Amino acid sequence: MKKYLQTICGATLGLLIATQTVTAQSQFQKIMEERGLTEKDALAALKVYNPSGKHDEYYAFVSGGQSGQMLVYGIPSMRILKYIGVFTPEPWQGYGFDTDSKEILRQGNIRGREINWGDTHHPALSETEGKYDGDYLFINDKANARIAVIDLKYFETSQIVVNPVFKSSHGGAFITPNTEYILESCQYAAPLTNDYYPIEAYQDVYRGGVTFWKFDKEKGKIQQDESFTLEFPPYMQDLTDAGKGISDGWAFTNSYNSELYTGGIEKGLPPFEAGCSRNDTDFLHVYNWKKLAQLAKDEKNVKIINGHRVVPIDVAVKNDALFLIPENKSPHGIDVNPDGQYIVVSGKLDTHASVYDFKKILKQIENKEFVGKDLYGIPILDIKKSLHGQLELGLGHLHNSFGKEDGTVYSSLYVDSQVVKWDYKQLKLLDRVNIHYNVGHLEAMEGKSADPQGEYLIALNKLSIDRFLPVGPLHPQNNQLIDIGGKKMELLYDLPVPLGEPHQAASIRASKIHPEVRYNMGTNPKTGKPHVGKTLAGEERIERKGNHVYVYSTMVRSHINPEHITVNKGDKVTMYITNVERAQDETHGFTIDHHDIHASVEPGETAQIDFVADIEGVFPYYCTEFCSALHIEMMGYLLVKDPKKDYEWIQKLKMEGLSPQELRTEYEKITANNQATNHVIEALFTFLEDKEYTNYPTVKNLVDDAKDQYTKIALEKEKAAKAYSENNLENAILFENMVWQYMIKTADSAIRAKDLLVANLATPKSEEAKRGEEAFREGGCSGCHVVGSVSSGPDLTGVLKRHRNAEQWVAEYIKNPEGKFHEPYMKKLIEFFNLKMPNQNMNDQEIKNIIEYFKWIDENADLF
Ligand code: CUK
Ligand code: CUA
Repeated sequence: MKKYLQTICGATLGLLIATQTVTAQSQFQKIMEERGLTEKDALAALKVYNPSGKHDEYYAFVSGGQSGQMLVYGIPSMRILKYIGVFTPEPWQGYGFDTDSKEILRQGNIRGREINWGDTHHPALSETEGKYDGDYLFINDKANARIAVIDLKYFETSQIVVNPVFKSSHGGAFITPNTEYILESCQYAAPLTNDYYPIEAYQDVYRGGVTFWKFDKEKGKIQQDESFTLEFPPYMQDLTDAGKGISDGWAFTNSYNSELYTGGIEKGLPPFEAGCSRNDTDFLHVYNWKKLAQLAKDEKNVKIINGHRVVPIDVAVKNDALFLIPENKSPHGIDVNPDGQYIVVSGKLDTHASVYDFKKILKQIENKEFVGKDLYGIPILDIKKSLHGQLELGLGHLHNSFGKEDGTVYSSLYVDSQVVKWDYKQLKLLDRVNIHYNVGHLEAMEGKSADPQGEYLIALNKLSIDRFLPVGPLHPQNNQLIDIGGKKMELLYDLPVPLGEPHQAASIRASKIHPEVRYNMGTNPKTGKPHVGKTLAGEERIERKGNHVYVYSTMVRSHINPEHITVNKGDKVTMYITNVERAQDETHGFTIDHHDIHASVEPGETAQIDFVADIEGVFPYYCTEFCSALHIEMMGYLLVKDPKKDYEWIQKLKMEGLSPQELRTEYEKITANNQATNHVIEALFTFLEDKEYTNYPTVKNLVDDAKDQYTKIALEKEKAAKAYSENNLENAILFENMVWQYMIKTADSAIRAKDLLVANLATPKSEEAKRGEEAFREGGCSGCHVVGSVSSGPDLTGVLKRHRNAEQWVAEYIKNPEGKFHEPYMKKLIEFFNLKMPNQNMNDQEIKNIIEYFKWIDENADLF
């Protein structure tokens, strides 16, 4: 019997040990079963999951379609990081609700009309030698023919330009290899002037074209007066790409209406879509932008339309700068390969993709070998002599993105709902994957640059149908992540995009992007320069010039200075608000109720708001970001009084007073409290200095913030002392209260600094110690014990030194606390804390881990 028992125990023990190692695995299995996941699903999850704090490998900048914004997410996690307001107001960022950003948005006004929406299609990143450099981002607005510049130092829109001659534009933004120009080609042909012409004038007067926006990289701005447009026939240009490598200096635009058809369904004519697809071929426009840029400098080569230089078709032709090549009917995407020799054209209405060879094109141009001229006198090259070849891909081929291995390209098939991988040099199909559903653009990492990275691909799908929880008839779009690192493409993840139709994305390796985390104090983020209204702490003031009131204000945890602004009805008010924080992520928001105003005031930023105080009344203003424990208190009042009215009822209100004795008690209480708090702060500063916090820039920022607050105390103390000496205890208490406020703010930053410094300095925790800490926290120990100080239970620093055979003692105690309550030392502790430690039912492994955690604490005892 005894032997039998022993065997059982041995077996159980063995099982226990085995269990420890297989627990994770069986848990894994269990969850997979419970959630109905296949092994493939679990693998996909592993490939995309980022634990808290881990950053992504790539940024994706995705157009926000009809939202007029941009979307930023990380790859592979597909976690959304930001929306950037571009052509549309974006309230959180204050974009369009504060004066400076409104100015940017209003750069997009057209002929005096405010335009508050945009149809963004094609984001593009700035390039150096054809590679992404991470400095700027550009995006077009198809609906209103505009281009915007986004400065990636701040992820904010910094400029909008309106195309002076196009009424709509689709083929932008495309970038020349050193960001000399941003290309924007027209879509729907129209007169280049702003005049009326009947539709019958289509062939003679309506025109397309491509605009070359000169970009100054130093200034980060498009130079409108150095920009120009090349006139095209009204062939309805679609997408564009600039050459690179051996085709640098050239650019390519396709089109879909060689028929010059204009529709007229209401007159009994065939609809536009039928008439414009009649011909078997359309025209690929091939043009030499370097030559055109030279030509455009000379006044006699250009027509000035709406104050803008336009190079007419005949001038371009005469100077051998513009050619046409037939292409299969109604193509869509056009993409120049990484070394610039091949141009891949998508056959939207044709099952074939066409690959043009730039060398062949150039040879015909050099030999002046043309098959004819079009109606407008543009020489036409032979299609067969220009093609490298064609390959049948499938139905609805829309777009392309290049892979890492030489010759690979990924293409989207809208109708077939597939992504295909093929070799555009060998003209060979390599792989296909089904996606959900109806893919438009697709983006392999840095797939449009001279240096594609492969690894991942995103398919930007138009429909999502049944992929997500239903949210009414308007469905989200679906961006799908595909692993292209292996031989077979694998679908990994679905991201619903509830913003608009994200036509195109531009991706870039995260290590190339270096955004600021704060502004230099008093910066206007829209210019990057010091703001005229920059206001430092202590400079807050209200100035009146006639009926214009200027408020110079600051925001810092947790007050707005000034707190009362009284103006007359009808006054113009300009308010400058500087966030004088230096700490990362300490943004304050500012609004005044009933005024349609909002500013996001980020650390160091000065924001400006302007309004007319045209309604009488009392309007609270407040901080809109939960910035500290006293955030809700961060407020003030705008008081608008009518100067024509007599407010007779106003009387001085008297506060009910405390008795002198009560006042004295109150005063003593608060000064004692302040003294105690001050000791804590001094200890914090001593700790930080001993540990040489200045070696850690982020810690230093926090300490600087803390000291900023701390230095303000002296002045309040002085005021308190003065009030006290004048026997005005009421005010002395109020000033001491203010002292306490500053102390709390000091402590808030200093404690964060200390935590961060400790994290930097402590020795790394072993896996067991990490799990021990988790058990300590989650098992309830931290409810009574605070490491480094005595709270409802004793400090546990050094607990392993307080007992003989301490590890065993502590283990036994955790396992069964009651067993030790009789020990004399424990009796004393229980008496002191008036508490008995409850049994937390930890298992042996957890107890072991906790002891490892205690060892780690002891190793780093000087940090607590
Ligand atoms: S377009 Cu939308 S799917 Cu504007 Cu590039 Cu092709
Ligand atoms: Cu500042 Cu809330």
